[in-house]
Amino acid sequence: MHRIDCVIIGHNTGNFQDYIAESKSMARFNGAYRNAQINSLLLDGRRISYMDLFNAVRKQTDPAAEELTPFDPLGLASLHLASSLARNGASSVLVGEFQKGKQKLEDLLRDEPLTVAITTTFYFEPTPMKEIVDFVRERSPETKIIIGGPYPSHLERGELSDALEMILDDIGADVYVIDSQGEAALARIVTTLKSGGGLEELESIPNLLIFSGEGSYRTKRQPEDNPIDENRVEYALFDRSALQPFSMMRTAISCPFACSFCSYPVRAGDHRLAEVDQVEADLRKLSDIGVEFVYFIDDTFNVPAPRFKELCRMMIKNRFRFKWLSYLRCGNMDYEAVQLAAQSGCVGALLGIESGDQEVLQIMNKFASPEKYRKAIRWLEDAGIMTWALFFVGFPGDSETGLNNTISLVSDTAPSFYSTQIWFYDDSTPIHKRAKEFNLQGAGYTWKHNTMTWVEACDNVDRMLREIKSSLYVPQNGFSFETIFYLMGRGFSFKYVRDFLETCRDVVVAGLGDTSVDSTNIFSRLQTSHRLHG
Ligand code: B12
Ligand code: SF4
Repeated sequence: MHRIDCVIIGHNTGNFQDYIAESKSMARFNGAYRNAQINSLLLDGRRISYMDLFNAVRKQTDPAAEELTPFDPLGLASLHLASSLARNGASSVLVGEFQKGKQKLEDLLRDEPLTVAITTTFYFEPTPMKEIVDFVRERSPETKIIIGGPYPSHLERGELSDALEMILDDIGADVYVIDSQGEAALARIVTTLKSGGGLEELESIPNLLIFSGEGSYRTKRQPEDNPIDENRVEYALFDRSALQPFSMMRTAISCPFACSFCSYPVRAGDHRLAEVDQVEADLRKLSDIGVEFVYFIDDTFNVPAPRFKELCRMMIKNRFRFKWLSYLRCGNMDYEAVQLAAQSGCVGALLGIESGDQEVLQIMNKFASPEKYRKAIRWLEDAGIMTWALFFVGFPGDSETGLNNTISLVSDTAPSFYSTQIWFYDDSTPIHKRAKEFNLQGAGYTWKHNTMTWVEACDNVDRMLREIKSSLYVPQNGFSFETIFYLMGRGFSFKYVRDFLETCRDVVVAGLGDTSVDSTNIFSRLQTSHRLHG
Protein backbone atom coordinates (compact mmCIF):
# COMPACT_ATOMS: atom_id res chain seq x y z
CA MET A 1 0.00 0.00 0.00
CA HIS A 2 1.20 3.53 -0.78
CA ARG A 3 2.42 5.19 2.37
CA ILE A 4 1.41 8.83 2.97
CA ASP A 5 4.47 11.07 3.09
CA CYS A 6 3.01 13.73 5.35
CA VAL A 7 -0.15 14.25 7.36
CA ILE A 8 -0.66 17.97 7.97
CA ILE A 9 -2.60 18.96 11.08
CA GLY A 10 -4.52 22.23 11.41
CA HIS A 11 -5.34 24.18 14.54
CA ASN A 12 -6.06 22.48 17.86
CA THR A 13 -8.74 24.56 19.60
CA GLY A 14 -8.14 22.55 22.78
CA ASN A 15 -10.59 21.84 25.54
CA PHE A 16 -12.72 24.89 26.24
CA GLN A 17 -13.59 23.90 29.82
CA ASP A 18 -9.89 23.41 30.66
CA TYR A 19 -9.10 26.82 29.22
CA ILE A 20 -11.86 28.45 31.30
CA ALA A 21 -10.81 26.64 34.48
CA GLU A 22 -7.16 27.57 33.99
CA SER A 23 -7.79 31.23 33.23
CA LYS A 24 -10.25 31.48 36.12
CA SER A 25 -7.68 30.08 38.54
CA MET A 26 -5.41 33.00 37.60
CA ALA A 27 -8.13 35.66 37.48
CA ARG A 28 -6.59 37.70 40.31
CA PHE A 29 -3.24 37.91 38.56
CA ASN A 30 -3.99 38.58 34.90
CA GLY A 31 -6.67 39.66 32.43
CA ALA A 32 -7.06 36.31 30.63
CA TYR A 33 -10.26 35.36 32.44
CA ARG A 34 -11.78 38.81 31.98
CA ASN A 35 -10.97 38.38 28.30
CA ALA A 36 -12.55 34.91 28.32
CA GLN A 37 -15.69 36.44 29.86
CA ILE A 38 -16.26 38.65 26.83
CA ASN A 39 -15.62 35.78 24.42
CA SER A 40 -17.97 33.24 25.98
CA LEU A 41 -21.40 32.81 27.54
CA LEU A 42 -22.26 31.96 31.14
CA LEU A 43 -25.45 29.91 30.87
CA ASP A 44 -26.88 27.93 33.79
CA GLY A 45 -23.63 28.33 35.70
CA ARG A 46 -21.40 26.96 32.93
CA ARG A 47 -19.25 28.93 30.51
CA ILE A 48 -19.64 27.83 26.90
CA SER A 49 -18.33 29.20 23.63
CA TYR A 50 -20.50 31.02 21.09
CA MET A 51 -20.23 28.03 18.76
CA ASP A 52 -21.27 25.64 21.56
CA LEU A 53 -24.53 27.57 21.79
CA PHE A 54 -24.91 27.78 18.01
CA ASN A 55 -24.45 24.00 17.70
CA ALA A 56 -26.72 23.25 20.68
CA VAL A 57 -29.59 25.22 19.14
CA ARG A 58 -29.12 23.35 15.84
CA LYS A 59 -29.10 20.01 17.58
CA GLN A 60 -32.42 20.68 19.26
CA THR A 61 -34.05 20.47 15.83
CA ASP A 62 -31.56 18.13 14.14
CA PRO A 63 -29.71 15.91 16.62
CA ALA A 64 -27.51 14.50 13.84
CA ALA A 65 -26.35 17.93 12.63
CA GLU A 66 -22.59 18.32 12.13
CA GLU A 67 -20.86 20.43 14.80
CA LEU A 68 -19.55 23.57 13.10
CA THR A 69 -16.42 25.48 14.13
CA PRO A 70 -14.71 28.66 12.87
CA PHE A 71 -11.80 26.39 11.94
CA ASP A 72 -13.80 24.35 9.42
CA PRO A 73 -12.42 26.30 6.45
CA LEU A 74 -9.07 24.70 5.61
CA GLY A 75 -6.24 26.72 7.16
CA LEU A 76 -3.97 28.49 4.70
CA ALA A 77 -0.81 27.17 6.36
CA SER A 78 -1.95 23.60 5.63
CA LEU A 79 -2.91 24.48 2.05
CA HIS A 80 0.48 26.12 1.39
CA LEU A 81 2.48 23.31 2.97
CA ALA A 82 0.58 20.61 1.07
CA SER A 83 1.05 22.53 -2.19
CA SER A 84 4.77 22.92 -1.63
CA LEU A 85 5.11 19.21 -0.83
CA ALA A 86 3.24 18.29 -4.01
CA ARG A 87 5.51 20.51 -6.12
CA ASN A 88 8.40 18.53 -4.65
CA GLY A 89 6.89 15.12 -5.36
CA ALA A 90 5.64 14.31 -1.85
CA SER A 91 2.09 13.31 -0.98
CA SER A 92 0.09 14.72 1.90
CA VAL A 93 -3.31 14.52 3.56
CA LEU A 94 -4.86 17.35 5.58
CA VAL A 95 -6.53 16.90 8.93
CA GLY A 96 -8.31 20.17 9.66
CA GLU A 97 -9.03 21.28 13.22
CA PHE A 98 -7.51 18.62 15.49
CA GLN A 99 -10.39 18.03 17.93
CA LYS A 100 -12.87 17.59 15.11
CA GLY A 101 -10.40 15.64 12.98
CA LYS A 102 -9.26 13.14 15.64
CA GLN A 103 -11.07 10.19 14.08
CA LYS A 104 -9.65 10.95 10.64
CA LEU A 105 -6.17 11.27 12.12
CA GLU A 106 -6.58 8.02 14.03
CA ASP A 107 -7.44 6.25 10.76
CA LEU A 108 -4.49 7.82 8.95
CA LEU A 109 -2.07 6.87 11.71
CA ARG A 110 -3.05 3.23 11.35
CA ASP A 111 -1.08 3.25 8.08
CA GLU A 112 1.96 4.73 9.80
CA PRO A 113 2.57 7.81 7.66
CA LEU A 114 6.19 8.81 7.15
CA THR A 115 5.77 12.21 8.80
CA VAL A 116 3.23 14.40 10.56
CA ALA A 117 3.54 18.20 10.25
CA ILE A 118 1.94 20.36 12.93
CA THR A 119 1.00 23.93 11.98
CA THR A 120 1.26 26.57 14.73
CA THR A 121 -0.40 29.73 13.35
CA PHE A 122 -2.50 30.47 16.46
CA TYR A 123 -0.48 29.16 19.39
CA PHE A 124 0.91 31.18 22.28
CA GLU A 125 1.78 28.21 24.46
CA PRO A 126 2.83 24.57 24.00
CA THR A 127 -0.16 22.60 25.41
CA PRO A 128 -2.12 22.19 22.13
CA MET A 129 1.00 20.95 20.30
CA LYS A 130 1.88 18.55 23.10
CA GLU A 131 -1.57 17.03 22.93
CA ILE A 132 -1.14 16.37 19.20
CA VAL A 133 2.38 14.95 19.62
CA ASP A 134 1.20 12.53 22.35
CA PHE A 135 -1.76 11.46 20.22
CA VAL A 136 0.50 10.68 17.25
CA ARG A 137 3.27 8.97 19.26
CA GLU A 138 0.80 6.68 20.97
CA ARG A 139 -0.62 5.47 17.68
CA SER A 140 2.34 5.55 15.31
CA PRO A 141 5.65 5.72 17.20
CA GLU A 142 7.81 5.51 14.05
CA THR A 143 6.21 8.51 12.34
CA LYS A 144 8.52 11.54 12.46
CA ILE A 145 6.84 14.63 13.84
CA ILE A 146 7.75 18.06 12.47
CA ILE A 147 6.67 21.37 13.99
CA GLY A 148 7.19 24.72 12.27
CA GLY A 149 5.52 28.06 11.66
CA PRO A 150 4.93 31.00 14.01
CA TYR A 151 5.27 29.24 17.38
CA PRO A 152 8.93 28.15 17.21
CA SER A 153 10.00 31.27 15.35
CA HIS A 154 8.29 33.61 17.87
CA LEU A 155 9.91 31.67 20.66
CA GLU A 156 13.32 32.25 19.18
CA ARG A 157 12.77 36.00 18.98
CA GLY A 158 11.09 36.48 22.36
CA GLU A 159 12.33 36.74 25.94
CA LEU A 160 12.18 32.95 26.36
CA SER A 161 14.71 32.34 23.59
CA ASP A 162 17.26 31.02 26.09
CA ALA A 163 14.77 28.31 27.07
CA LEU A 164 13.86 27.46 23.46
CA GLU A 165 15.49 24.01 23.36
CA MET A 166 14.03 23.04 26.72
CA ILE A 167 10.49 24.12 25.75
CA LEU A 168 10.65 22.41 22.36
CA ASP A 169 12.18 19.25 23.84
CA ASP A 170 9.27 19.09 26.25
CA ILE A 171 6.72 19.33 23.41
CA GLY A 172 8.33 16.19 22.04
CA ALA A 173 8.50 16.50 18.23
CA ASP A 174 11.50 15.18 16.28
CA VAL A 175 12.23 18.20 14.13
CA TYR A 176 11.44 21.92 14.46
CA VAL A 177 11.63 24.33 11.55
CA ILE A 178 12.59 27.70 12.98
CA ASP A 179 11.73 30.17 10.25
CA SER A 180 8.86 32.53 9.47
CA GLN A 181 8.12 30.50 6.30
CA GLY A 182 9.56 26.96 6.34
CA GLU A 183 7.70 25.29 3.46
CA ALA A 184 10.96 24.70 1.55
CA ALA A 185 12.53 23.08 4.63
CA LEU A 186 9.51 20.83 5.13
CA ALA A 187 9.69 19.64 1.52
CA ARG A 188 13.40 18.85 1.89
CA ILE A 189 12.88 17.02 5.20
CA VAL A 190 10.08 14.86 3.80
CA THR A 191 11.88 14.03 0.53
CA THR A 192 15.10 13.16 2.42
CA LEU A 193 13.26 10.85 4.80
CA LYS A 194 11.28 9.42 1.91
CA SER A 195 14.44 8.43 0.10
CA GLY A 196 15.45 6.40 3.13
CA GLY A 197 17.53 8.95 5.03
CA GLY A 198 17.44 9.15 8.82
CA LEU A 199 17.30 12.25 11.03
CA GLU A 200 21.10 12.56 10.83
CA GLU A 201 20.78 13.19 7.09
CA LEU A 202 18.82 16.39 7.66
CA GLU A 203 22.00 18.19 8.71
CA SER A 204 22.36 20.12 5.45
CA ILE A 205 18.83 21.60 5.62
CA PRO A 206 18.90 25.12 7.12
CA ASN A 207 16.84 26.42 10.07
CA LEU A 208 16.23 23.13 11.87
CA LEU A 209 16.43 22.00 15.46
CA ILE A 210 16.60 18.23 15.47
CA PHE A 211 16.08 15.91 18.42
CA SER A 212 17.56 12.51 17.66
CA GLY A 213 18.59 9.64 19.90
CA GLU A 214 21.97 11.31 20.46
CA GLY A 215 20.59 14.62 21.68
CA SER A 216 19.69 17.78 19.82
CA TYR A 217 21.44 19.91 17.24
CA ARG A 218 20.77 23.05 15.22
CA THR A 219 21.48 23.44 11.52
CA LYS A 220 22.73 26.69 9.97
CA ARG A 221 20.50 29.77 9.93
CA GLN A 222 19.49 30.90 6.45
CA PRO A 223 16.06 32.60 6.33
CA GLU A 224 13.75 31.34 3.62
CA ASP A 225 12.43 33.80 1.08
CA ASN A 226 10.15 31.77 -1.13
CA PRO A 227 8.82 33.92 -3.99
CA ILE A 228 5.14 34.54 -3.33
CA ASP A 229 4.13 34.01 -6.97
CA GLU A 230 5.81 30.61 -7.09
CA ASN A 231 4.23 29.52 -3.83
CA ARG A 232 0.56 29.63 -4.59
CA VAL A 233 -1.99 27.09 -3.40
CA GLU A 234 -2.46 24.17 -5.82
CA TYR A 235 -6.24 24.03 -5.58
CA ALA A 236 -6.50 20.91 -7.77
CA LEU A 237 -5.01 18.89 -4.89
CA PHE A 238 -7.98 19.40 -2.60
CA ASP A 239 -11.59 18.28 -2.53
CA ARG A 240 -13.84 20.94 -3.96
CA SER A 241 -16.19 20.49 -1.01
CA ALA A 242 -13.35 21.27 1.41
CA LEU A 243 -12.78 24.63 -0.29
CA GLN A 244 -16.45 25.61 -0.41
CA PRO A 245 -18.17 27.72 0.69
CA PHE A 246 -15.47 29.86 2.31
CA SER A 247 -11.82 29.99 1.27
CA MET A 248 -8.92 32.13 2.37
CA MET A 249 -6.23 33.62 0.17
CA ARG A 250 -2.95 35.43 0.76
CA THR A 251 -1.89 38.02 -1.83
CA ALA A 252 0.96 39.58 0.17
CA ILE A 253 3.52 38.69 2.78
CA SER A 254 4.31 41.11 5.61
CA CYS A 255 3.17 44.70 5.85
CA PRO A 256 4.62 48.11 4.94
CA PHE A 257 3.68 49.71 8.30
CA ALA A 258 5.31 49.52 11.70
CA CYS A 259 2.59 49.84 14.33
CA SER A 260 4.23 49.86 17.73
CA PHE A 261 1.93 47.12 19.15
CA CYS A 262 2.59 44.64 16.36
CA SER A 263 5.51 42.38 15.58
CA TYR A 264 4.33 41.11 12.20
CA PRO A 265 6.55 43.29 9.93
CA VAL A 266 9.55 42.58 12.19
CA ARG A 267 8.89 38.85 11.87
CA ALA A 268 7.92 38.63 8.23
CA GLY A 269 10.45 41.02 6.66
CA ASP A 270 9.84 43.21 3.60
CA HIS A 271 6.35 43.64 2.19
CA ARG A 272 6.04 41.31 -0.82
CA LEU A 273 3.08 41.36 -3.21
CA ALA A 274 1.73 38.72 -5.55
CA GLU A 275 1.24 39.84 -9.16
CA VAL A 276 -2.35 40.79 -9.97
CA ASP A 277 -2.32 38.23 -12.86
CA GLN A 278 -1.42 35.49 -10.42
CA VAL A 279 -4.18 36.50 -8.01
CA GLU A 280 -6.60 36.56 -10.94
CA ALA A 281 -5.64 33.03 -12.01
CA ASP A 282 -6.18 31.75 -8.45
CA LEU A 283 -9.48 33.55 -8.04
CA ARG A 284 -10.74 32.02 -11.30
CA LYS A 285 -10.04 28.59 -9.82
CA LEU A 286 -11.92 29.42 -6.62
CA SER A 287 -14.79 30.87 -8.61
CA ASP A 288 -14.97 27.71 -10.78
CA ILE A 289 -15.00 25.57 -7.63
CA GLY A 290 -18.09 27.49 -6.49
CA VAL A 291 -16.61 29.26 -3.49
CA GLU A 292 -19.11 31.76 -2.10
CA PHE A 293 -16.84 33.87 0.09
CA VAL A 294 -13.15 34.63 -0.35
CA TYR A 295 -11.34 36.00 2.67
CA PHE A 296 -8.13 37.83 1.73
CA ILE A 297 -6.06 37.48 4.88
CA ASP A 298 -3.48 40.18 4.02
CA ASP A 299 -3.17 42.65 6.86
CA THR A 300 -3.21 45.62 4.50
CA PHE A 301 -5.05 44.44 1.39
CA ASN A 302 -5.70 48.01 0.21
CA VAL A 303 -2.05 49.10 0.37
CA PRO A 304 -0.57 50.20 -1.97
CA ALA A 305 -3.73 51.91 -3.20
CA PRO A 306 -3.06 51.68 -6.99
CA ARG A 307 -2.59 47.90 -6.74
CA PHE A 308 -5.76 47.59 -4.65
CA LYS A 309 -7.76 49.44 -7.27
CA GLU A 310 -6.24 47.24 -9.97
CA LEU A 311 -7.27 44.14 -7.99
CA CYS A 312 -10.83 45.46 -7.65
CA ARG A 313 -11.03 46.29 -11.37
CA MET A 314 -9.75 42.81 -12.17
CA MET A 315 -12.51 41.25 -10.02
CA ILE A 316 -15.16 43.50 -11.59
CA LYS A 317 -13.96 42.57 -15.10
CA ASN A 318 -14.19 38.85 -14.28
CA ARG A 319 -17.72 39.20 -12.82
CA PHE A 320 -16.83 36.68 -10.14
CA ARG A 321 -19.82 35.23 -8.37
CA PHE A 322 -18.15 35.08 -4.96
CA LYS A 323 -18.23 37.90 -2.42
CA TRP A 324 -15.12 38.87 -0.52
CA LEU A 325 -13.92 40.26 2.78
CA SER A 326 -10.60 41.50 4.03
CA TYR A 327 -8.68 43.65 6.46
CA LEU A 328 -8.60 47.20 5.09
CA ARG A 329 -6.49 50.07 6.39
CA CYS A 330 -9.40 52.39 6.61
CA GLY A 331 -7.24 55.50 6.96
CA ASN A 332 -5.81 54.69 3.52
CA MET A 333 -9.17 54.29 1.72
CA ASP A 334 -10.30 57.05 -0.60
CA TYR A 335 -13.82 57.32 -1.95
CA GLU A 336 -12.94 55.72 -5.28
CA ALA A 337 -11.33 52.72 -3.55
CA VAL A 338 -14.50 52.19 -1.49
CA GLN A 339 -16.71 52.28 -4.59
CA LEU A 340 -14.46 49.87 -6.48
CA ALA A 341 -14.37 47.51 -3.50
CA ALA A 342 -18.18 47.47 -3.32
CA GLN A 343 -18.56 46.92 -7.07
CA SER A 344 -16.07 44.05 -7.00
CA GLY A 345 -18.06 42.13 -4.38
CA CYS A 346 -16.64 43.30 -1.08
CA VAL A 347 -19.20 42.59 1.64
CA GLY A 348 -17.08 42.81 4.78
CA ALA A 349 -14.17 44.94 5.96
CA LEU A 350 -12.15 44.17 9.07
CA LEU A 351 -10.87 47.49 10.34
CA GLY A 352 -8.03 47.63 12.84
CA ILE A 353 -9.11 51.00 14.26
CA GLU A 354 -7.54 50.27 17.69
CA SER A 355 -8.49 53.58 19.33
CA GLY A 356 -10.56 56.70 18.75
CA ASP A 357 -7.97 58.89 20.42
CA GLN A 358 -5.45 60.83 18.32
CA GLU A 359 -2.72 60.78 20.95
CA VAL A 360 -2.97 57.02 21.46
CA LEU A 361 -2.97 56.44 17.70
CA GLN A 362 0.24 58.45 17.49
CA ILE A 363 1.92 56.35 20.18
CA MET A 364 0.72 53.29 18.27
CA ASN A 365 2.44 54.71 15.17
CA LYS A 366 -0.77 54.00 13.25
CA PHE A 367 -0.46 56.84 10.71
CA ALA A 368 -4.21 57.35 11.06
CA SER A 369 -6.57 59.91 12.54
CA PRO A 370 -10.06 59.67 14.05
CA GLU A 371 -11.28 62.11 11.36
CA LYS A 372 -10.16 59.82 8.55
CA TYR A 373 -11.70 56.86 10.33
CA ARG A 374 -15.00 58.65 10.68
CA LYS A 375 -15.14 59.42 6.97
CA ALA A 376 -14.04 56.00 5.74
CA ILE A 377 -16.34 53.97 8.02
CA ARG A 378 -19.35 55.87 6.72
CA TRP A 379 -18.22 55.54 3.08
CA LEU A 380 -17.87 51.77 3.53
CA GLU A 381 -21.17 51.30 5.33
CA ASP A 382 -23.02 53.52 2.85
CA ALA A 383 -21.58 51.46 -0.01
CA GLY A 384 -23.10 48.31 1.54
CA ILE A 385 -19.85 46.96 2.98
CA MET A 386 -20.34 45.77 6.55
CA THR A 387 -17.53 46.89 8.79
CA TRP A 388 -16.10 45.26 11.90
CA ALA A 389 -14.19 47.88 13.87
CA LEU A 390 -11.54 46.39 16.15
CA PHE A 391 -10.33 48.14 19.27
CA PHE A 392 -8.10 47.38 22.22
CA VAL A 393 -7.93 49.18 25.50
CA GLY A 394 -4.96 50.07 27.68
CA PHE A 395 -2.08 50.77 25.32
CA PRO A 396 0.52 53.14 26.81
CA GLY A 397 -1.00 56.63 26.70
CA ASP A 398 -4.56 55.30 26.90
CA SER A 399 -6.72 56.77 29.67
CA GLU A 400 -10.28 57.67 30.59
CA THR A 401 -10.17 60.41 27.93
CA GLY A 402 -8.94 57.90 25.35
CA LEU A 403 -11.79 55.56 26.20
CA ASN A 404 -14.38 58.34 25.93
CA ASN A 405 -13.02 59.26 22.50
CA THR A 406 -13.20 55.63 21.41
CA ILE A 407 -16.79 55.24 22.59
CA SER A 408 -17.75 58.47 20.78
CA LEU A 409 -16.11 57.27 17.58
CA VAL A 410 -18.10 54.02 17.61
CA SER A 411 -21.33 55.72 18.58
CA ASP A 412 -20.99 58.43 15.92
CA THR A 413 -19.88 56.24 13.03
CA ALA A 414 -21.97 53.12 13.82
CA PRO A 415 -19.93 50.39 12.16
CA SER A 416 -22.13 47.29 11.71
CA PHE A 417 -20.03 45.37 14.21
CA TYR A 418 -17.26 46.08 16.65
CA SER A 419 -14.96 44.26 19.00
CA THR A 420 -12.86 45.28 21.94
CA GLN A 421 -10.37 43.66 24.26
CA ILE A 422 -7.65 44.41 26.75
CA TRP A 423 -4.22 45.19 25.27
CA PHE A 424 -1.82 42.22 25.32
CA TYR A 425 1.74 43.30 26.11
CA ASP A 426 4.03 41.33 23.79
CA ASP A 427 7.68 42.05 24.46
CA SER A 428 8.63 41.39 20.83
CA THR A 429 6.66 44.46 19.67
CA PRO A 430 8.29 47.89 19.16
CA ILE A 431 6.55 49.54 22.16
CA HIS A 432 8.68 47.36 24.44
CA LYS A 433 11.65 49.57 23.58
CA ARG A 434 9.80 52.56 25.04
CA ALA A 435 8.89 50.81 28.31
CA LYS A 436 10.91 53.21 30.46
CA GLU A 437 9.26 56.28 28.95
CA PHE A 438 5.77 55.02 29.94
CA ASN A 439 6.89 53.29 33.11
CA LEU A 440 5.57 50.15 31.50
CA GLN A 441 5.91 47.00 33.58
CA GLY A 442 4.65 43.42 33.33
CA ALA A 443 3.87 41.18 30.36
CA GLY A 444 0.97 39.56 28.50
CA TYR A 445 -2.33 40.32 30.24
CA THR A 446 -0.64 41.61 33.43
CA TRP A 447 0.79 45.10 33.10
CA LYS A 448 0.66 48.65 34.31
CA HIS A 449 1.97 51.94 32.99
CA ASN A 450 1.67 55.67 33.70
CA THR A 451 -1.96 55.97 32.68
CA MET A 452 -3.64 52.58 33.22
CA THR A 453 -3.38 49.14 34.83
CA TRP A 454 -4.63 45.86 33.37
CA VAL A 455 -7.52 45.80 35.88
CA GLU A 456 -8.64 49.28 34.82
CA ALA A 457 -8.37 48.25 31.19
CA CYS A 458 -10.63 45.24 31.82
CA ASP A 459 -13.18 47.52 33.52
CA ASN A 460 -13.00 49.88 30.56
CA VAL A 461 -13.59 47.03 28.11
CA ASP A 462 -16.69 46.09 30.13
CA ARG A 463 -17.78 49.72 30.00
CA MET A 464 -17.56 49.70 26.19
CA LEU A 465 -19.71 46.57 26.10
CA ARG A 466 -22.33 48.16 28.33
CA GLU A 467 -22.41 51.58 26.68
CA ILE A 468 -22.08 50.96 22.95
CA LYS A 469 -25.52 50.54 21.42
CA SER A 470 -24.90 51.71 17.85
CA SER A 471 -22.93 48.61 16.77
CA LEU A 472 -23.25 44.94 17.45
CA TYR A 473 -20.51 43.34 19.50
CA VAL A 474 -18.77 40.33 17.89
CA PRO A 475 -16.08 38.53 19.88
CA GLN A 476 -12.64 37.58 18.53
CA ASN A 477 -12.16 34.16 20.00
CA GLY A 478 -14.30 31.14 19.27
CA PHE A 479 -16.50 33.14 16.87
CA SER A 480 -15.64 36.24 14.90
CA PHE A 481 -16.66 38.43 11.98
CA GLU A 482 -15.36 35.87 9.47
CA THR A 483 -17.58 33.21 11.05
CA ILE A 484 -20.69 35.19 10.02
CA PHE A 485 -19.80 34.66 6.36
CA TYR A 486 -18.78 31.05 6.84
CA LEU A 487 -22.19 30.35 8.42
CA MET A 488 -23.96 32.19 5.62
CA GLY A 489 -22.04 29.99 3.18
CA ARG A 490 -23.34 26.99 5.12
CA GLY A 491 -26.88 28.13 4.46
CA PHE A 492 -27.80 30.20 7.52
CA SER A 493 -29.49 33.51 6.82
CA PHE A 494 -27.81 36.76 7.79
CA LYS A 495 -30.93 37.60 9.79
CA TYR A 496 -30.57 34.47 11.92
CA VAL A 497 -26.82 34.95 12.47
CA ARG A 498 -27.47 38.53 13.47
CA ASP A 499 -30.22 37.52 15.90
CA PHE A 500 -27.83 34.94 17.30
CA LEU A 501 -25.13 37.60 17.83
CA GLU A 502 -27.61 39.97 19.46
CA THR A 503 -28.75 37.26 21.84
CA CYS A 504 -25.16 36.38 22.69
CA ARG A 505 -24.26 40.05 23.23
CA ASP A 506 -27.07 40.28 25.78
CA VAL A 507 -25.76 37.18 27.57
CA VAL A 508 -22.17 38.51 27.55
CA VAL A 509 -23.24 41.86 28.98
CA ALA A 510 -25.42 40.20 31.62
CA GLY A 511 -22.54 37.86 32.47
CA LEU A 512 -19.91 40.55 33.09
CA GLY A 513 -18.87 39.99 36.68
CA ASP A 514 -19.81 36.32 36.29
CA THR A 515 -23.58 36.53 36.61
CA SER A 516 -25.11 33.42 35.11
CA VAL A 517 -28.06 33.61 32.70
CA ASP A 518 -30.92 31.09 32.61
CA SER A 519 -30.72 29.28 29.27
CA THR A 520 -34.47 28.64 28.82
CA ASN A 521 -35.30 32.05 27.37
CA ILE A 522 -32.13 32.14 25.32
CA PHE A 523 -32.92 28.83 23.62
CA SER A 524 -36.52 29.76 22.93
CA ARG A 525 -35.48 33.18 21.54
CA LEU A 526 -33.01 31.47 19.19
CA GLN A 527 -35.37 28.67 18.22
CA THR A 528 -37.99 31.23 17.22
CA SER A 529 -35.51 33.12 15.10
CA HIS A 530 -34.22 29.87 13.60
CA ARG A 531 -37.74 28.81 12.65
CA LEU A 532 -38.53 32.19 11.11
CA HIS A 533 -35.26 32.97 9.39
CA GLY A 534 -33.05 29.81 9.73
C1 B12 B 1 -7.51 33.56 9.27
C2 B12 B 1 -7.20 33.92 10.69
C3 B12 B 1 -8.04 33.42 11.68
C4 B12 B 1 -9.26 32.56 11.38
C5 B12 B 1 -8.81 31.12 11.12
C6 B12 B 1 -9.71 30.38 10.17
C7 B12 B 1 -9.10 29.05 9.74
N1 B12 B 1 -9.95 28.18 9.35
O1 B12 B 1 -7.90 28.85 9.71
C8 B12 B 1 -10.09 32.73 12.69
C9 B12 B 1 -10.99 33.93 12.50
C10 B12 B 1 -10.94 31.56 13.13
C11 B12 B 1 -8.98 33.12 13.67
C12 B12 B 1 -9.09 32.94 15.03
C13 B12 B 1 -8.10 33.33 15.93
N2 B12 B 1 -7.01 34.02 15.69
CO1 B12 B 1 -6.46 34.48 13.91
N3 B12 B 1 -5.82 35.02 12.26
C14 B12 B 1 -6.09 34.73 11.02
C15 B12 B 1 -5.19 35.50 10.03
C16 B12 B 1 -6.01 36.61 9.40
C17 B12 B 1 -4.57 34.67 8.92
C18 B12 B 1 -3.79 33.43 9.34
C19 B12 B 1 -3.25 32.75 8.11
O2 B12 B 1 -3.96 31.96 7.50
N4 B12 B 1 -2.04 33.08 7.67
C20 B12 B 1 -1.44 32.61 6.42
C21 B12 B 1 -0.57 31.39 6.63
C22 B12 B 1 -0.13 30.87 5.27
O3 B12 B 1 0.56 31.82 7.37
P1 B12 B 1 1.15 30.95 8.57
O4 B12 B 1 0.08 30.31 9.31
O5 B12 B 1 2.14 31.75 9.27
O6 B12 B 1 1.90 29.75 7.78
C23 B12 B 1 3.10 29.94 7.04
C24 B12 B 1 4.35 29.69 7.87
O7 B12 B 1 4.27 30.14 9.19
C25 B12 B 1 4.55 28.23 7.76
N5 B12 B 1 4.05 27.30 8.75
C26 B12 B 1 2.95 27.31 9.51
N6 B12 B 1 2.84 26.18 10.21
C27 B12 B 1 3.88 25.39 9.88
C28 B12 B 1 4.23 24.10 10.26
C29 B12 B 1 5.37 23.52 9.72
C30 B12 B 1 5.74 22.14 10.12
C31 B12 B 1 6.18 24.25 8.81
C32 B12 B 1 7.40 23.65 8.27
C33 B12 B 1 5.85 25.54 8.44
C34 B12 B 1 4.68 26.09 8.95
O8 B12 B 1 3.98 27.87 6.52
C35 B12 B 1 3.08 28.85 6.02
C36 B12 B 1 3.56 29.29 4.65
O9 B12 B 1 4.76 30.00 4.76
C37 B12 B 1 -4.05 36.03 10.98
C38 B12 B 1 -3.58 37.46 10.69
C39 B12 B 1 -2.84 37.54 9.39
N7 B12 B 1 -3.25 38.42 8.54
O10 B12 B 1 -1.91 36.77 9.16
C40 B12 B 1 -4.68 35.97 12.37
C41 B12 B 1 -3.82 35.46 13.55
C42 B12 B 1 -3.04 34.25 13.10
N8 B12 B 1 -4.81 35.09 14.56
C43 B12 B 1 -4.41 35.35 15.73
C44 B12 B 1 -5.17 35.09 16.91
C45 B12 B 1 -4.57 35.57 18.22
C46 B12 B 1 -6.39 34.43 16.84
C47 B12 B 1 -7.30 34.06 18.02
C48 B12 B 1 -6.60 33.53 19.24
C49 B12 B 1 -8.27 35.18 18.38
C50 B12 B 1 -7.73 36.50 18.65
N9 B12 B 1 -7.64 37.35 17.62
O11 B12 B 1 -7.47 36.81 19.78
C51 B12 B 1 -8.26 33.04 17.39
C52 B12 B 1 -7.92 31.60 17.73
C53 B12 B 1 -9.08 31.07 18.50
C54 B12 B 1 -8.97 29.71 19.07
N10 B12 B 1 -10.11 29.17 19.43
O12 B12 B 1 -7.96 29.13 19.25
C55 B12 B 1 -3.02 35.98 15.76
C56 B12 B 1 -1.95 34.97 16.17
C57 B12 B 1 -0.93 35.62 17.08
C58 B12 B 1 0.19 34.68 17.43
N11 B12 B 1 0.07 33.38 17.45
O13 B12 B 1 1.21 35.21 17.71
C59 B12 B 1 -2.92 36.51 14.32
C60 B12 B 1 -1.49 36.60 13.75
C61 B12 B 1 -3.60 37.90 14.28
C62 B12 B 1 -2.86 38.92 15.09
N12 B12 B 1 -2.02 39.75 14.52
O14 B12 B 1 -3.07 38.98 16.27
N13 B12 B 1 -7.93 33.63 13.04
S1 SF4 C 1 -1.07 46.12 12.92
FE1 SF4 C 1 -1.46 45.62 10.78
S2 SF4 C 1 -0.84 47.50 9.69
FE2 SF4 C 1 0.09 47.62 11.73
S3 SF4 C 1 2.14 46.75 11.49
FE3 SF4 C 1 0.79 45.09 12.16
S4 SF4 C 1 0.13 44.09 10.30
FE4 SF4 C 1 0.94 46.11 9.73
